[in-house]
Amino acid sequence: EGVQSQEYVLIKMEVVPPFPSKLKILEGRKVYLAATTLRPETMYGQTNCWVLPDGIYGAFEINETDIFILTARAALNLAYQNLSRVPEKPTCLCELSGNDLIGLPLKSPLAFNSTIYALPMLTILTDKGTGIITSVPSDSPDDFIALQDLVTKPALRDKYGVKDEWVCNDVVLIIHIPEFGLKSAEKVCRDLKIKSQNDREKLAEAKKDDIYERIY
Ligand code: A2H
Repeated sequence: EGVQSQEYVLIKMEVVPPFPSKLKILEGRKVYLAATTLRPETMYGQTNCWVLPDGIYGAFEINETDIFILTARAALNLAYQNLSRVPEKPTCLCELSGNDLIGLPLKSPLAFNSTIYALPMLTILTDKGTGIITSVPSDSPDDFIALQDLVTKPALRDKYGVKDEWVCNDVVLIIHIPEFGLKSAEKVCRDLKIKSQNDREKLAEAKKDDIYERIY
């Protein structure tokens, strides 16, 4: 089997100052959570950002002004694509866990919502993309069901210190798909009886559903 490559679009979600204490040493810099997506056309519908609570991230210098928060693995990949202050060598200003990022207010390009928040998703893989995901619950079953988990489970919000006002349950309607409507992800979750983000097999099945075969 040959080596495969996956092209992603990187979304720069700017952290809105003032920064919390864990990020204080970054104050005065432009700091972004850098998300990877296969569906840049859905960015209007962003309602939040996802981080892995136990994930290890770093704040890396991309150039003289910009800092990206992402996994070290992603920083190394970017360093070989001209996205590091020191070519081919990531420079990390501080290590951060996903828990340190939960609740950060963000400005994300094209999003109808002017401020969105970083929230916990437990199924993020740290060896894929940047380990940061932008959430579009109208069009992504993973995002829809992870957001439902937070909306419907106060104990889950408590566990990760998520404030109610960070959880935006107003799905932004952006794309109408014949037979699926404006909330295709919700319909797919309902049709496949997906109940939580832990229904991993069914969520994998959702990606193989006709609808997504047509999109990708
Ligand atoms: B997609 P592929 Cl609207 N772990 O973006 C788990 N999932 C990750 C990830 C990680 N570390 N990094 C990125 N992803 C998600 C938008 C979207 C996405 C929509 C619909 C479907 C969809 C909004 N979230 O993905 O396996 C990101 O979510 C369906 C697979 O590397 C990214 O695109 O091809 C996609 O998975 C990358 O998955």
